[in-house]
Amino acid sequence: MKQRLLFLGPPGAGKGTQAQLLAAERQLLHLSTGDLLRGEVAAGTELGQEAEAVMARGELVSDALVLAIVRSRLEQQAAGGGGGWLLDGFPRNVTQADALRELLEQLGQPIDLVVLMELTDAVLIQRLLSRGRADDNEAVIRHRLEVYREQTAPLIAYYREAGLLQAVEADGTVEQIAERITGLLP
Ligand code: B4P
Repeated sequence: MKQRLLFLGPPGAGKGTQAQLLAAERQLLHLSTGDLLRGEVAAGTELGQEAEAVMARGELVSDALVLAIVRSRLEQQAAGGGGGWLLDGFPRNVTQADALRELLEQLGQPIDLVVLMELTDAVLIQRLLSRGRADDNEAVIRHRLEVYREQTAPLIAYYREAGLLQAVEADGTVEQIAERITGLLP
């Protein structure tokens, strides 16, 4: 069974929405770097203070910061018997992907599948505007899409070349998209 998964896609593609459903259904650890960072901001930690302004601009938080968070959670999971996990919103660039590969080699837990969620800019912008989170105004959304194209989209070729990538059309109802994703996971 495929139980070490990674969700990739532009901001607003619904990675968080689908990851939450699938993780609950299959009892996987759901690791969303966006949620973890927002948690740090809400708690007013030093890390959160550092991340807050960067997130509000729609840019990527420093690799070292994000990597430290992910490393500790995955090490904990491996130490606790090594159940499955679902990474949502991480990695966001090639440096993070290389660091993840190295960490997973150390833990002996290779990725089983990378799900790419594809959606047009017009639908993405519409969804994010109606979500209305602090970093969801039109100028910041457009900047996040540029950051995605420049820094995150190269991971599509990265994981395709590794033979791990499968794409799903992310337009439709939440249920329809969930079905497309579970269709990739026998
Ligand atoms: P994230 O929290 O990862 O958020 P996202 O990409 O904007 O959203 P996602 O794709 O998960 O969409 P969602 O399900 O919410 O990142 C936020 C910021 O954190 C980044 O800009 C960055 O600053 C920082 N960050 C995070 N990870 C980082 C990393 N690894 N390195 C550095 N910085 C990092 O869905 C969007 C909306 O659409 C919701 O309102 C949802 O209800 C709706 N929706 C979902 N599915 C739908 C459907 N089928 N139909 C209609 N609406 C739908």
